[in-house]
Amino acid sequence: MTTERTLILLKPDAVQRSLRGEILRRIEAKGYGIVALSQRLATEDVLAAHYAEHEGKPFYAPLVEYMGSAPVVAIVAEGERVIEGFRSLAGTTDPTVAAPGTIRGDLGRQWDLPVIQNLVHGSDSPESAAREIGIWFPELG
Ligand code: DAT
Ligand code: MG
Repeated sequence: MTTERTLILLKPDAVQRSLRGEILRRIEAKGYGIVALSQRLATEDVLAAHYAEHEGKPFYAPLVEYMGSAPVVAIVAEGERVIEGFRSLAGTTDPTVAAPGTIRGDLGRQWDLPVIQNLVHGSDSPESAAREIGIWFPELG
């Protein structure tokens, strides 16, 4: 077995709606460990690096603007297959149609910004996780 790590973000909508505890509860209840956790206002540089793969897409500018508009909570979680496991907990990208039982499905819906306000980010592969952990927590590298 190989324990892996993933980068999770609680987005501004999760922080503003006071859902940090509810989301962390789900991560911990699933059995994952919390390696690092910090609330901060993300800089433009960090967000540009984090979302580099989406540059050029129509939602890129509003996404980066939204993510920098209010604090986020950055988390490194750890466990067997935590990358897939957290994506499963999070549910599909569009919170309006994410499955009940998931973070996005139970707690999310459309507010002002369609899809962009979907509560959480989770790395989608071991390569993304390593890259994203390096961006948000360079001291863990
Ligand atoms: P995910 O966060 O499920 O990995 P993604 O990596 O494809 O989704 O997109 C990154 C974020 O960009 C996503 O959490 C919300 C936003 N987004 C994705 N697709 C979008 C769309 N069609 N319209 C608006 N925002 C979108
Ligand atoms: Mg993604």
